[in-house]
Formats: sequence, structure tokens, C-alpha cells
Amino acid sequence: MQLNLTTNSGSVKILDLTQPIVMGILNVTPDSFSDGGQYHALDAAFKQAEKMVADGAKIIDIGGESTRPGASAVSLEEELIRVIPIIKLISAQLDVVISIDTSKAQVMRQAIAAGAHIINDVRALQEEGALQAAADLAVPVCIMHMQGQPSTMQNAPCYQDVTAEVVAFLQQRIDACIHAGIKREHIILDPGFGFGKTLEQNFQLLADTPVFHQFDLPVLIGVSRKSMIGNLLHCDESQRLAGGLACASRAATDGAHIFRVHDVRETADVLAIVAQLAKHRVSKRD
Ligand code: 7PM
Repeated sequence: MQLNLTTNSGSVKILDLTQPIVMGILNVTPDSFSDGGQYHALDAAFKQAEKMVADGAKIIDIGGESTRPGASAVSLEEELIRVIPIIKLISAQLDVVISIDTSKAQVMRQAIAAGAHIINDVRALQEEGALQAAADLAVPVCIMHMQGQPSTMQNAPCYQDVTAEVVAFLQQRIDACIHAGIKREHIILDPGFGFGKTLEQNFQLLADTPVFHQFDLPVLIGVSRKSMIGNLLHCDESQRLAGGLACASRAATDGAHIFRVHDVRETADVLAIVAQLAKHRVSKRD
């Protein structure tokens, strides 16, 4: 499996997904890099991106809107001020694929113009103008499942069959994407760990990773430092690395393609071991 990416200079770059890869998380919300003024924030974010690339990240996911449960909405202007300068800087200085974590059509358009290659939308292109923007931009899109809205999604999530319902949602969004003119080979699927799911539902989805291969599309997994790990292991965010690596190991063994994580080096190591073991298996995945 591979993704064809168009760079903003018009050339085509191929992202090889025959082995699982790391997407490093770069949050540019005020709580992440704000102290010390705007230049300092940009410089600190760039240094973190540089380190993630050195540690093995093939994609940097840049997000300016916190989707934390209960987080307040961010205006279009604020989101653009947060993400555009760092996208321009990384695009000019680093040889890495950039994804923009946003739900807003205008942020998608300006981020791709600034040098981003992929759209990552936790709202699966359901906001006004987002499907059209993604179709016009003709870049790969990650569509994620979420039950409810970030502000309330963790209040009593409810499913008859979580995996079946996530699969049905993704099927419906794939149809909407294709109807809007997005190429099927540009779609990446994400079960949306922690987005309106209980601990049991999150682990059910993770155990069901192979089910998501029915679409024959790349699968992205985002469990890094999430509460599903903390609630199982009774630990805070700083203590969730081993749990996250265990999840990544299982999902990679089950054929997931892209791992959205904070801890790039450690995850890249786990993925390298899983890839090596896959070479020695009798029945190989493609
Ligand atoms: C608070 C709660 C802060 C949750 C940040 C988060 C995903 C994503 C996020 C994911 C895709 C986090 C999340 N999670 N995009 N954006 N998949 N595609 O832990 O799982 O980073 S935000």
C-alpha cells in the first residue's frame, strides 16, 4: 500500500505504507509552546519537528485546535495564526510529509497552500465546506470516527456493537468523500480512539484492527498517551508510554499502517521490530 502526495511545487512524492510508519504529533495550541512569545513558540515547535524527523517520523501532524474533551472552540483567525507559520517553516526546511489536523475548510486550503500534504480531520469532513475543500485540494484525507462532539463525547458513550457502528460510519463517510470527488486512493481511515468511547469500547476497537482492512485503505491508529491507557493502568499522561507501545505493537502486527504518536523514537523502534518479524512470517500482509 502507498499514498501519492502532491507537493506544493507540483512534484509527486510517494509515502510507502508497506511497512508501518510514525506520524509525530505537533500541537501548536497555546498550552504547548506559548511562554516566551511568538518567535520562541515557532522556534520551539520547529525544534520539536526536527527532533521527530531525526527520530524516524515520516509525517508531522500539525494541530492548532485542541480537541480535548471540554476544550473551547478556536476561531478561524486564531487557528491560522497558530498553524500556517510552522507549516511554512517545516515545508521549507525539512524533508517530511506534513499533515494538518483541522476541521475547517479555510484552514485546509491555506495549510495545503503553505506546504501541507495531508488533511487529518477528526470530524471526518462533516463541517461546512470541508468535503469540497478536500476534493478541490486533491490531497489524501484521514477521516476519523467520533461519537458526539469533543465537549460532551465522553459522557456515556453508547453502542450496540462499537466496531460495526464505526465501520458503518466510515463506509458512509467514504461514500460521501467519493461522491464529493475525492479519490478513493486518497482516503485514510481512523477508528478514533477516545472520541466518544469507553475503555472497553476502545480496547474492543483495537482488538478488531483487522476488521478495518475490509476497505483496503490505510488505517491510522491514535492511542498515544490517551485515557484508555491511563484508565486501564491507573496512571497519568507521563506514565503511559509502555501502554501505548503495547497497543502500537498489537495494531502493527494486525496490519495498521500509520501511528499518530508523541513518542516517535520509541514507537519507531517497536514498528521496526514488528516489521522485521513480519518478514519471517509464512503468510505475509501486503
Ligand atoms: C486531548 C484529548 C488532547 C485528545 C488531544 C487529544 C487523534 C487525532 C487527536 C486520533 C486522528 C490526542 C487527541 N487524536 N487525529 N487528533 N486520530 N486522526 O491525544 O486519534 O492527540 S487529538
